[in-house]
Amino acid sequence: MIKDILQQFNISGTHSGVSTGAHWLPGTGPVLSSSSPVDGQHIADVQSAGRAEFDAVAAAAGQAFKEWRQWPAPKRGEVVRQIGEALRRHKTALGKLVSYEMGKSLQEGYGEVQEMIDICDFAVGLSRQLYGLTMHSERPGHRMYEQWHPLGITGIISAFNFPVAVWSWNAMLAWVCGDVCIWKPSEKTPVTALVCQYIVQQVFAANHVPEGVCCLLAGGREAGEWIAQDTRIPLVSATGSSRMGKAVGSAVGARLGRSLLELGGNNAIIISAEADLDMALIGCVFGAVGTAGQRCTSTRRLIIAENVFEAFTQKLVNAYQQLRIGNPLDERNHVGPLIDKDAVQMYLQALDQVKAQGGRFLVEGGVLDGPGFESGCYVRPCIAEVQNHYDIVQHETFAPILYVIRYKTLEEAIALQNDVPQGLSSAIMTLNLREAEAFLSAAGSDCGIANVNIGTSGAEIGGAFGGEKDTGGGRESGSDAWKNYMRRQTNTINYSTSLPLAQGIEFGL
Ligand code: UN1
Repeated sequence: MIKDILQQFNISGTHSGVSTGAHWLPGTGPVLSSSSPVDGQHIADVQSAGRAEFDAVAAAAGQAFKEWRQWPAPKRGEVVRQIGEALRRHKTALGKLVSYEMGKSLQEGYGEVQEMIDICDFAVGLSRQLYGLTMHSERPGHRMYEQWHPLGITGIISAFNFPVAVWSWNAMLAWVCGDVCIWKPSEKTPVTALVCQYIVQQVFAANHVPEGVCCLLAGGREAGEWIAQDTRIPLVSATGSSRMGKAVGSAVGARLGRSLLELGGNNAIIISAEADLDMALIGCVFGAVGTAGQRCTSTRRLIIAENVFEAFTQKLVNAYQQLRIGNPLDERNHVGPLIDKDAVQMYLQALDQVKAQGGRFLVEGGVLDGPGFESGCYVRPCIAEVQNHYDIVQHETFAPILYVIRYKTLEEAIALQNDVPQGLSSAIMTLNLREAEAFLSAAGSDCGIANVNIGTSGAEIGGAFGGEKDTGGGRESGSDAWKNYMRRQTNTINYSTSLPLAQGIEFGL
């Protein structure tokens, strides 16, 4: 089945991972070998870029920008509309491949492609709504307004956990804004990126889009550094760990470039004594075990009112006992594997630290072995009661480890929720309006996303997506995130017969 999908896109043996669109450049960087965490099978080898190919790609992108920026935005939107149509046609194939290469459940693989389709639709509408403002000038016979122009090359560095959707959030907006893109996908999931390149290229060829608007640059850390340091790339959008984001942010900042950072989360749900506990349970369990705890929005902490702590944790334990772990392409399973064995090691180290720092396990973790688990990447989702200040709890571990913490007052719960370095997503489960509004108020959650009666993960594309503190401060996807991809220009036009100076300054000759 996966073989058929690869064949459909001409992917076999060692495939170039460097492309400016129709052209695939022979890469001179290391070969990235992609194998599936589902069954350990090798998928394909991808030849990554050397420095010379990076320069060639950046030059092609720069050239393409000169033309693309002059296409009317609605025409660029029409091309993106067709990408959305192509993604609809390829949803099953791409969704399966995402599930197989990354390890998320098939439902989530399809969901990821749906998220791509949704952002295409959003971007199409946006292509007619890149609105500026008009202002009233203080001078007679003058008009003032601001307009938004394309910015240039957008560098996109994406992570393995959403191997294709996060690229599309950036690329679709960047394209309608008139930018061109260079995408460095995660070295752990290069094959899904090849497929995206093929899908886009078919649409671009049919529309005579210039070569260089959609560039792929497979590579590791070095390729990310080239992008971050290059003054030809005015905007770098990076998704990944806070450690990576700090390195990218400082390299881009050192050259006064613009960066859009979407980094780690340490997301909590407050379970109030006034919550609908049965309803809350679904949000908590999906948030904690969905994508095997490898979303930046995964629920890592539950802050539970003391008087419902026993009742709610009992429900959680029962739910965890029913979880089916196994091949994510089998739709009966809830939880698939972690991305690779390194991730399994990090999960195991985290479990040791939880114990060493005083945590008490309500559901024990562990690595699964035997038939069906040959890849060595399947782990048990687990739950531990901890204190919020433990060092391990303050860190984001990309694995299905859920921490439970007790609270007495809402004030204390909000303080615990905020008391971590990260600030991406948060939620409260309560039927009490006062509690909900306090959580959403200026003195409430300090995160970029704050929800009531839904979980922390699974945000819709229509809202701005991102968070504060160590999450990096960037906002991608919906709302006015498009402004990141454009440069703003203020224009003042004098249509009078004199040239009065602002602030009433007299300057006679
Ligand atoms: C990510 O994990 O980097 O809100 C993105 C969500 C998804 C996107 C997650 N829509 O969980």
